[in-house]
This record gives sequence, structure tokens and C-alpha cells, in this order.
Amino acid sequence: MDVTQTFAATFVDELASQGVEYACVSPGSRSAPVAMALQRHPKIKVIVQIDERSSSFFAVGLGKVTGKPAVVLCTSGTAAAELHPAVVEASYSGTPLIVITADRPPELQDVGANQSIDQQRLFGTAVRWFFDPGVPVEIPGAPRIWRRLAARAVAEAAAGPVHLNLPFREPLVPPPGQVPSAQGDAGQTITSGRTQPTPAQLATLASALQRSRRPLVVAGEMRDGERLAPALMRLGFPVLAEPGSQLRRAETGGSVESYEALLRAGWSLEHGPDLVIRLGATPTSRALNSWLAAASPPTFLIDPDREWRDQDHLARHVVACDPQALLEALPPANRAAWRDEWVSAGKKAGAAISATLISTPIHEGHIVRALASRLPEGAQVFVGSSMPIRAADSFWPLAKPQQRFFGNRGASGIDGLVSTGLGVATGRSGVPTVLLLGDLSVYHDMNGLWAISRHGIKATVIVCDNNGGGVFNFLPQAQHPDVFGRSATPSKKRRRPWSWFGSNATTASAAIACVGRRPRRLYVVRKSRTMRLNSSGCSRFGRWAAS
Ligand SMILES: Cc1ncc(C[n+]2csc(CCOP(=O)(O)OP(=O)(O)O)c2C)c(N)n1
Ligand SMILES: [Mg+2]
Repeated sequence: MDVTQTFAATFVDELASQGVEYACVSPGSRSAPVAMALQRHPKIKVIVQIDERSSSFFAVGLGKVTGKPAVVLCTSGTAAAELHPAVVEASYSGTPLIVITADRPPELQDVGANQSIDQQRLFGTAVRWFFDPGVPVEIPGAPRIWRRLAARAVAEAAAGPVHLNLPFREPLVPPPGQVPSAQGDAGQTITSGRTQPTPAQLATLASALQRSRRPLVVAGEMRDGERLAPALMRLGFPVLAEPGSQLRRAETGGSVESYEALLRAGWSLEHGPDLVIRLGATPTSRALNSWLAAASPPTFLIDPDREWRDQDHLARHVVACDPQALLEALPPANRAAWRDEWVSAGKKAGAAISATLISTPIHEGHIVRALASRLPEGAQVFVGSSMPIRAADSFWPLAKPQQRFFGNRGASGIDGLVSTGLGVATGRSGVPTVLLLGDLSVYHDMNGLWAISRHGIKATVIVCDNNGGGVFNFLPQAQHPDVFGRSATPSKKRRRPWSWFGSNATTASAAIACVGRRPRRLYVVRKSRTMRLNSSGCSRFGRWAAS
């Protein structure tokens, strides 16, 4: 058996024994040795997609929901460059991902050979680890070396993307009928753990809390944030948590509904914190960030991965340790009255918003509220960038048990959102998944829709069709319609890929009522001045997605 084939079988076997479950593979010739090994491995599920950009975002979705790296494999040349946006999102959101680009061997580099480009460190500083082992060669102990490469890639990808560039010489496939087998012993163990707080870290925060009368917890996006809920419940502080933190739920004891409304109103001026504990990514809400920046209270940024997510430079204390261990070790401080003030003000604000929604023209907030009221327990929502993520932050009430929220907040692109959401649906296929996306975002990743029917993915896609990039209405550019008009966006017919496949009218509320019951559907909720949620204004895009 040729060494290339043996390398691929051994390398892939070690990926599987390190826990890799999914491989997103795009067609190509140079990548054939690894593609064949992935297809043949009994423990790896292969998802084939033509468009490498969609494929790599799909893998990011898998990484976000499973917490384990999915493999993305593509051939050499521009195919490799298509992976860059997803690598960037994975990098800035700390998402596990292993990117494998097949390459020409050294003798075909820089000599004008077909489909060969410089793939060395193609993704620059966006990857946690880059390695090019050279073409596979038979040397003593080779299987150990190949297995170490796979095991290290999985370990290095625990909280971000890894890039392996693998050059291969021909022959790329064995003669028909021959199947390569993996060599050497599988299952090297590589262990790591969360960083525990030091006594000094604990003492500094504990004594600051002792002096504080109005402590506040602010939680941004965190993949596994729900594990912090019991510790927060015990501490008993008010918690301003965006949905993607997984902490906007009753189990924290202090989650404040509709806090954005409180911050925009004068109420918050008299209820400023004298200490802030920040968890997770920088909050999405502009109102929250500016309120915190204006108040600039002593801030503890809990930063286990040293990511310095502190755009307003407010953190006086950056604490690099596991937040759960830190919160659990803090002595309790009774601030129940202060917490209850926030929680009950939030409840009133939430009720006032519900009342207002009855009489206002439909906007993203209506869709978010309707979706939240019908979404089953245990469901997951992938929220797109631009208005959907902001609407979810402003309008989503407390989440039901086990509900989880995802988004591409690493780099906030509007690319790859269909694919990332479908990756989330695939990685946890036992629960209903809803994608809430803007119309331009769906257009941008139209190729991603292909996976729904090709791979039988069960997900409901709700498109907030507001006739282009609605977010721009809120930006100063809107004051210059001569240059920043909607002419910058594609024509309606082009922008609405669903219209190419025909659509049946249904109501927005009917579409949302189907969530969980009838997955594999794409619904379009149109925004117009006159429409209400229960009037006809939603197109159903069923046949094609369900076929
Ligand atoms: C890849 C990428 N290109 C451009 C942008 C800039 N951008 C931010 S929001 C937006 C418009 C999005 O439109 P849509 O998906 O319809 O969402 P809406 O604003 O209507 O909610 C654009 C182009 C971006 N974030 N990412
Ligand atoms: Mg839009």
C-alpha cells in the first residue's frame, strides 16, 4: 500500500479516537486520500458540500454546539482561501475547528503548477496552531508521528481553529479494490483542565464584594454559560444576561428581563452598580455598553482565556481563571433587596413592551416574542447577525429550561449564517432548532441552503425580510440616501432566493406555530407598514427544503 494512503487512514483513525465525529468535506482531487479515509471511518460522519465557505461555516456550527472540533477538508488553491471567513469567526469566538487543506508537494510549488498557491500560514494569526508536516514518508515510527499530529491538532483546537496543510504526491488513490488500513496504536491521551482561582484572586473579589452594596453581573456570549447559574443563584445579585450567554433564565435567581428598556429609561440612572462582574464576551447591547462606560464602576473581568474583551477599557481587575470555580468559592453576600428591585423593574418593563407590541407595525421584536412564546423547552436558536441578534437581546424574555442560543458573535459577519445554523442543528439533532436570520444574510449564504435537502437536516429557518439591510436605517449613512440607498443591495428578485422556488402565503404566527412540529421548513416573515403578526404576510418555502 502506498504511504500516502496509509498515512491518511492512520491520521484519520487517530482523529476519531480523539473524539472527532464530523468532517465537512468539499470535492477535490488532491484531498482524495484524506476524503476517502474519512468516508471509510466508521466513527466519522461526513457532510459533503460543494461550497467550501458554506462547508467551513457548517463546521463552525458543529463546533459551537458540540464543543468538539469538526474537521473541514478541501483541495488546494482558491478552495483553501474560501475557508478564511469561517476560520476568523472560529478564532474570535473560541470555537473548536480543524481545517485541513490538501496541497501540491514541494516540487510543484512556485513553478506555475496547476491549482497551486502558497498555502503556508494562509490564515495568518487567526489560527491557534499551523503545521505542515511535508509529504508522508516511510520512516521508522511513522505511524506514531502521524497519530501524534492528529492528536495534537485536536488538543490545540480545543478553543479555536487549527490549520494543517497536507501536501500529497501522486498516486492519490490506491488501485481499485485495495483499502488502506490504519497503523499503530490509537488513543494517545492529552489532558488539560480549567484554571482554578488562586487564593489572591478570590480574596480580592471577595473583599470588594463585601464592601459593595450594589453589585451587578453582566454576561455576554458564552457557549457553556448555563453551568454558572447555580453559583449565581447562591450569590443573589442582579444579572444582565444576553440570550447567547445561556444565563437569561430563572435559574440564576436574578436575571433581569428587558434590561435594555430600563437602561434607555431614566430608571437606570438611579440604579447604577458600585461593582460589576463581567462574564463572557463583550455585550452586544450598545445601550448596556454605553451605560457601563458612563458609570465606569470598578469592574472585574473574568477572563479565563485571556482575551481582553473590554472595548471600553473599564476592567480594573482582569481575573484569568475558571468563572465557575471563582463564583462558587465566593462567600455569600446578602444583596436581595437590590436584586429584587432590578428583577421587578425588569418584569414591569417586559409587560409594558408586550402591551406596546400589540399596537405597533410588525418588526423583528414581534417575531422574537412570538417565537419565544412557542419555542419548546430544550430547543436551540441560532440568531443571525445584524437586527436579529439585537432584537433577540432586546425582546427575548427569560429562556425556558434547556433552551440554548447561538450566533456568530466572534466577528459578527453576515456571511455563513445559514451554514453555521445548520451545523448547530446537525450537531444536536435531537432537539428542535430554529434559525432566525436577516434576508440579506440568507442571500449571502444561499449555497448553504443546499445542505438542508442534501443531508436531510431538520431545522426551521425564519427569514426576517425587511427589504435589505434594515440595520442601516439606524446608522448615520441613512441621512445620505443618494449614495447609501437600497440600490446598494441586490434587486428583490435576486435577493430572495426562496422566491426562485415558489412560495405559499401563510401567516407569521402560523409559521412560528410550526416550530418544532414541522422542521425542515423555511419561512419568510415580511416587514411592511401595515402588517400585523396575525395577518397574512409570511411566505412558506416548504417543498424544496423538505424534498
Ligand atoms: C460578511 C459581511 N459583510 C458585510 C457586513 C456589514 N453588514 C452588517 S449588517 C448588514 C446587512 C444585513 O442585512 P440583513 O441580513 O437583511 O439583516 P438586517 O440588517 O435587515 O437585520 C451588512 C451588509 C458584515 N457584517 N459581514
Ligand atoms: Mg434585512
